[in-house]
Amino acid sequence: MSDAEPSIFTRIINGEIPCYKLYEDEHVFAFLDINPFSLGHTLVVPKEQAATLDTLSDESSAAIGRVLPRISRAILAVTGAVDFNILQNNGEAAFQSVFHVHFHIIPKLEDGSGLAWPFATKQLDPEVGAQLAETISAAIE
Ligand code: DGP
Repeated sequence: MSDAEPSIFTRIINGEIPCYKLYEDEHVFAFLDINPFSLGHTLVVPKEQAATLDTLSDESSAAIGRVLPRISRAILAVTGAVDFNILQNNGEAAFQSVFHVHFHIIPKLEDGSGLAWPFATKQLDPEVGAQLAETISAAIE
């Protein structure tokens, strides 16, 4: 991704586009989402410009994992929310619109705002589940 055009999030991280910044360290940047599901809706972004999570380095992944709970706690403390969702979209069909990895932290507020449920699901077929678990677990590097 290093020769890619800077993403909108890279431009935010570089200070070229304004944002409501919440947090920054060597690998991670967090700011308020411009189109929030609820007040406090935050994006946590690796400074590394990887398009989707499966292409993100171990170092950036670990850095994100380290701060997601801490930033979530601060959002809960300030908004008064107890419940929240972490949302992470990869690819257009999975509703990703900015192709620079990001984790949404979405507090569920007393007024009902937040991520809407239900998602569409189907019950897992036992035979399909057993087969998938076998093949995917064997494919984990
Ligand atoms: P996703 O659909 O998962 O790719 O979500 C992208 C999110 O990024 C979406 O909720 C809106 C947010 N967003 C897009 N452009 C900007 C921007 O320029 N500033 C901020 N703060 N958020 C943005």
